[in-house]
Order: sequence, then structure tokens, then C-alpha cells
Amino acid sequence: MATKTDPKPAGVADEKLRSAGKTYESLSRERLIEAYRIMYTSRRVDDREILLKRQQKIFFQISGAGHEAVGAAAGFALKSGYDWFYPYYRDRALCLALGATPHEMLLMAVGAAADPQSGGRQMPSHWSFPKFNVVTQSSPTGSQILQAVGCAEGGRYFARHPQAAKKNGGDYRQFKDVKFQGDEVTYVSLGDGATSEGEFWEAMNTASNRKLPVLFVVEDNGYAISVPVEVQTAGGNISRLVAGFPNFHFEEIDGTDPVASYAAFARAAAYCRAGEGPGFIHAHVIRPYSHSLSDDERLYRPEAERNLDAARDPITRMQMFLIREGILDEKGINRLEKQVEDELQVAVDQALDAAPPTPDTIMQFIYSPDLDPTSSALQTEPLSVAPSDGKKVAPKTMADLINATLRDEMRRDERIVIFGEDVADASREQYLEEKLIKGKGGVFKLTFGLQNDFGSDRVFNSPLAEANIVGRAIGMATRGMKPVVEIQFFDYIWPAMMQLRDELPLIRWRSNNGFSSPCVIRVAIGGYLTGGAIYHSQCGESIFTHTPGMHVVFPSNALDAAGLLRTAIRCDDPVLFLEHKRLYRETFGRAPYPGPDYTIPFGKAKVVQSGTDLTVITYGAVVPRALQAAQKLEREHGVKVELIDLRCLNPFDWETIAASVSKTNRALVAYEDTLSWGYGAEIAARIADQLFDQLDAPVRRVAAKDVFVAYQPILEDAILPQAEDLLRAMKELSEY
Ligand SMILES: Cc1ncc(C[n+]2csc(CCOP(=O)(O)OP(=O)(O)O)c2C)c(N)n1
Ligand SMILES: [Mg+2]
Repeated sequence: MATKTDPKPAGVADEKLRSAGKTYESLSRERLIEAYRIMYTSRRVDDREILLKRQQKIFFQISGAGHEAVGAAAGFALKSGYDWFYPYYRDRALCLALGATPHEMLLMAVGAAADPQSGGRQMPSHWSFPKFNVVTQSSPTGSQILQAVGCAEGGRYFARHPQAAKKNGGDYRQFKDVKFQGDEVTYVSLGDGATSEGEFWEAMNTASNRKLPVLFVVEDNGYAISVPVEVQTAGGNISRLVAGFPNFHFEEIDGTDPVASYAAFARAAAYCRAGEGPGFIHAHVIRPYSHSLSDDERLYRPEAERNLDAARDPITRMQMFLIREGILDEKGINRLEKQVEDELQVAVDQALDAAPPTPDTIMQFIYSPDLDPTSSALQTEPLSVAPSDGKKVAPKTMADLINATLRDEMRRDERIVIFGEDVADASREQYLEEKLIKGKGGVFKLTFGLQNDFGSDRVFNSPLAEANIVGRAIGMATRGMKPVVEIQFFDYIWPAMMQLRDELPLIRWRSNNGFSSPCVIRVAIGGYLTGGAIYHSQCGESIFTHTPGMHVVFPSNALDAAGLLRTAIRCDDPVLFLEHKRLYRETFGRAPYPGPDYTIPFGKAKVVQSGTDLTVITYGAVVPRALQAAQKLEREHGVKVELIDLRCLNPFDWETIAASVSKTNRALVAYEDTLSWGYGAEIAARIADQLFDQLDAPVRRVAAKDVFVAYQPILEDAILPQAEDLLRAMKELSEY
């Protein structure tokens, strides 16, 4: 059967072949015929799509032509719905072998509502089949690889912590079923060009180091659009470059030969299943249909070179093989091909009749349809635990309460893992066991003691590679884990930008709710550090609030940090949790420990002080500065400022802003980031747009100068908004 892996291949049944002493790597004649059916179907779906594109009935086409043999072989060696798959766009034959139908593929091409991949949101051939464990694919070349590593880590984690997989009410776990096998393999494929991406090397490094059951497949067709492999890869052969990675099983194969490919996959999969480590298959294939319909390879490849490729076409090779070995004769081949054509015609007709998605669905599944983090049910009161000796409860810092919240939640939910740079107490855990050291627990000590309390498979250091942290977190969260990872400084978040912008917030939407990756990214942010300088002081939250699909939280005090972090961890969506470094241990905003269930809903601002004359809207480290300014303004000039701390930037609390500005008729938006195109610009624009009739003065902003934060404190003070700047602006606006 095409759709199932044969766990015990039947061996060569044909007596004639047996007597000839020939074996086909344990593939039966039926399986070989099936392989040809899959390969031929794959090619013909491409051909039909190309025709449909020329007729303008579909909008994009990318072919799997030339990659069919390796795809069918992988599909035979691995198990659909059991193993996990992160396939490249040329893996049409693999998807057919896993059980996908031409009809489903054509629904993708027409962008039908019933397109199982994305409901018309993602280009065709960017595979996603929840039923086969084929995980939603994007278009950036290489961003799937670290996610595959995280996926494999997820499978291993649940095998070691089976209790964690249980369903649980009261948080994201209610909606996130977990399945795992214990000996599963995670398949990930990429092109020769994509091996140039840094994330490929980061993924190889971690899979090797952790001996993960990831099967890397490089489908090397010699070109990345028009760029030949020797430009991508030093020396022109990726196998030679990766050979030094420990713990791998390596194969370099002719990927146009399905039998040889199958044998390589079977060996590599067995190695991965046995827990020996990752596999790497370097398959040499061809690309007979140019890169895509927008590309004409005759512009950069001479005829002689293209002819060499054509001689290795896997479809013709397989036909010849079947005939030569007496498995199918010409008539048999014609019959099979006719059957494929007939079925394809029906699939095309049905797909062209399929209903398109309706525009009113566009906003569906940006966020979880199941769990609303703005729900008033999350509005709780802090638990006040009075000490029995009658003493006052000692107020805790933001750092203390974040640490306490992480500890509470890790105790409550075994799916939580914490990793990042320096977050462990000590990677060399014997030092901890022998009590030779105290442990580090983060450069700001926010995760201190957690490895000691919960063990090294729940709290561990990552390599110094931010894409590695976020990419793996996405893969783990896809499997139902709850990674709460740390980016050490906001200034260094950029290597993870592809994962944060093009992957994490899109997993649910682009798969039409087929997959989700609710994880928490904690990031130390902000300046006012006296010596932090350019690369330890940046803000830039608007870059992420500009990204649909990700909540952005920015607390200004200890209690809000605890309540919002808990909501973030229990949430069914990705959350970027921004922690201001200057506020970690500030006297301002300390609070007693609020108990292990204290939550604050997202999107609810806090009125820090109410007033009648002017509304100041701010968040983060500007809150204490604005408060100081507002108090001085009232003392000296009797102006009563209503100070709003947004706390959560996406979603944000428009209702509270609107009610306040409608009362005071004046609005000042203050933020630490650079003034132009900063977060407050959007708030100011909304006020101007929707509250125009209520305003007695222009909407003003106070923010950093449009420059990076400098080292010398005199310069830093001049660059970042200070209480005096806020005071001046508040006074001017109140007098306008
Ligand atoms: C990060 C990124 N950069 C550029 C592109 C545009 N692009 C799409 S496919 C491709 C070439 C990929 O070549 P290769 O990995 O060898 O795969 P092949 O198409 O040859 O199978 C490029 C440059 C992209 N999708 N993603
Ligand atoms: Mg290529």
C-alpha cells in the first residue's frame, strides 16, 4: 500500500528473480510497483498544476520533479502518523507515500477552503497534514530545521516524562493533546542551497550533541534557483563538510534510485530509532522543471548539462528498471499510468469546483479559539499570607517574583522546560550534586535554583545561538510542551528574528488551526543602566507588536510581572514577555508574593493614579518616571494626571485609554523606545483618529531620541526620556 509503511517487507516473492539472485533491499515487487505509482503520480500532479497555472486557474506552482525517488523511499522507510515530518517543498512524492492524495494537493493549488494544508492561506506544496504528523511548512529556506530538532526533543521528553503528556484542565493543556512513541524519528529535508543557512548548522550541532533522532535529508539537485552548489558549499559537497559531527549515521546516495534510497533510509531510520543519534542522508537528485514557473534554467545551464540530468530522470529510470527486472511489462506500465491519469482527472475536476475560502475567515486562528487570555476569569486577587509571627510581609523584587512564578508553574506543569544562555545553575551538574558550587541561574539570576529543584532535563543551557533557542522552542511547543525560554538581552534577539517573525506567530494561522506553538519567550529589555551602552539597552517592542499572532507583555512592577507571567505560561498562544532590566531589583513596585495562582488577564491596563486634567499612557520603566513627574506636577501646579500603565502591549487596553481621554481631554503617550515609529505612535494615532472630538489639545509623545543608547551616562540621560522631560511635556499639555 502506498499509504502505509510495511513494517516487515515481504522479501522478493518472484521465484524467477530469486533464482537470479536478485534482491531489492527487501522491497517486494508490489512495493516497487507502488513506488512507481507514487513517483508517477507525483510527476503528473506537477504536470497538471503547470497546465492549470498556465490557464490561470491556480496561482503558484513548484514542482517535486526529479525528487520523486527519494521521497517515495523516505515514505516507505518511515511511518505516517507515527514519525514526524518537516518536508521541503519538493517532497510531493513523500507526502503521497505518507497518504496524501492528489485531490488534497490540488485543493492547495486552487487555494480552496477545504485545502487541508492551510485553507487557502499558504502556497501549495508547503505541506501540512496534522493526520500524518506533517508539520506546517513556511517558505524561508531552512527555518524548519531547528523546529524539527525541537520536535524530536519533545518526543524524547514525553517518553521520559509520560505523566506530562496527560490532559489537564485550566490552561493550554486542555486543548493540546500529546502523542509520542518512544522510538519515533523526526524527518526534515532541505535543499543544497538551504544548507548555507546558519540555522542548518545550529540544528546539526544540537542534534549531534544531544544524540537526537532527527533524520536530516539534503535533496541536492545542484542548484538553488540559479546558484550552483559549489557557490553554496565549500568544496561542492555537503557530505564532506558535515562528516565531523559526532554521533551521526551518514549516507550519500543517488537519490534518483528508489531502491538504493530506500536502503539508506531504512538504515538511517533504524539508527535513529535505536537512540544512537541523528541520521544524515545526502541525496543527489535532479531538477528537470527549472526552479519554478518563474524560472527558466536555460538562461544559466547549457543544454549538455541539462541532458546529463535528463539521463538520470527517476521516472524513466524506474520504468526501465521495472521492465528490465520483469516486474512490470510495458502493458502493465501503461495500465498503471492510465489509472493514475483517470484518477487525477477526477481530482482536478473536483478541485476546480471546490469552494474558495470566504473573506470573513481571514482573522480566524491568529490566536487560540479555545483559550482567551483576556478573560475576566483570570482577574484574581493576590493572596496575602501574613507571617505567623505578626511581622510585616517582606516585599519582593520583580526578579524574586518572576523566579517564584517560574518555580510555581514548573511544579504545577511538568510540560514546562526552561532553556537559554546561562539559565541553568550549572551544566556540569556533578558540581551541583557534590555541592561544590551555588549555581548561576541566568545572568540576571532570574532562573536561579530551578535546575537544582527540577533537574537538568527541565532546565538547561542552550548554545549561544538565539535562533536555536526559539526554533527549538517552537518545535517542542508544537508537540505540546511548554518551553519558557530566555533571550539574554533584547539587543541580541535578532538572530532569532526569522523564527520570531515568520514562524512562531504564524504556526496556527497558516495551518488553519492544524498546529499551534504556544511558548513563552522571556527577554531582558531596556536601558537606564548607567553603562549599558548600545548593545545592552535597546527597546524595540513595536517590531513585535507589529507582528500578528504573538502577545507582547511589558510589566512595570513585581506584582504585574508575576500575574502576567503566569497568564503567559498558561496561555494557548505564543507570548513575548519583556522584562525591564532596570526594574528587576528596583525599590519601586516591590510586592509580597501573591501566591501560586495569581493571574492577571492580558489587555487590561492599570490606572496607577487617577486624575482629571491629563491622561498619560505609558508602560515599563517609564511608569515610575512618569509617576514621579505627575506627583511633582500636582504638588507644584495642582495638575491632576491620570497615569495609565498598559502592562500588556498586544492586546492593549483601548477601553481604559478611551475612557480616560474622554474624561481628561488631553493625552500624552510616553515610551522608552526611540520616538519615531515607536509603540506609542500607534496609540497616539488611535487617539487622534477615534477620540478627535474629545480632545482639547494635540496628542503628544515623549520618548527616546532617534538614536541608540550611548555608554557615557551623560549621553544616556540625554537620550532616554527622563522624569524632567515628562514633567515638562505634562505641564505644557495641561496648559495648552
Ligand atoms: C530565507 C530565504 N531566502 C531566499 C528565499 C528564496 N528562495 C526560495 S527557494 C530558493 C532556492 C532554494 O534552493 P535549494 O535549497 O537548493 O532547494 P531547491 O529549490 O533546489 O530544491 C530561494 C533562494 C527563501 N525562500 N528563503
Ligand atoms: Mg537545490
